[in-house]
Amino acid sequence: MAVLIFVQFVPQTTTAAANGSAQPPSEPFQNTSQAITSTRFTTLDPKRIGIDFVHRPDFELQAELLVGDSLVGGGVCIGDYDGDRLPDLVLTRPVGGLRLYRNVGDFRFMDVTQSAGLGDDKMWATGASFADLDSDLDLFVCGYAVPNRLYINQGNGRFVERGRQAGLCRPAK
Ligand SMILES: [Ca+2]
Ligand SMILES: [Ca+2]
Repeated sequence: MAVLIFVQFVPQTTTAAANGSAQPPSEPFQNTSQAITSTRFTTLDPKRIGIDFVHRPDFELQAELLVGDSLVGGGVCIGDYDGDRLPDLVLTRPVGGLRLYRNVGDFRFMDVTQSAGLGDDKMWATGASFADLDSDLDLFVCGYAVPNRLYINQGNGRFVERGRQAGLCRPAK
């Protein structure tokens, strides 16, 4: 899996209108179609960056659950769960469980899934999202044919599952 890094460019705004002065003239974005002369994305070596995640479907399981190929998906979410100002990475998949990769800087990551308490290899996770329910990033994971999970960040590198208590964990059929 390639890791893509997105950078958002935010146009500068003026407060002239808010200050009651005349509306500033609009300036369109620069036409960059002529300026793009090089590759914008680079594939990073998985061994170097420490992300060994593999998304491999289980067709026998999918057939048992009557799931078509088009529904076999995975998810990704990015957030700084440990507050070190480096964005960390969660990847999900149907087989093998999700993975949490802690960003250790210089485009290198460490698989901390087990030590973080997220090592549920039996879970078919379709997607994940970081959200702060108290004071740091917690993790919600959607399951297919298994209950959803709500992992509450303990602030010490570990998460504790509280989906059922929060009412966000519907029973699996
Ligand atoms: Ca971090
Ligand atoms: Ca929290």
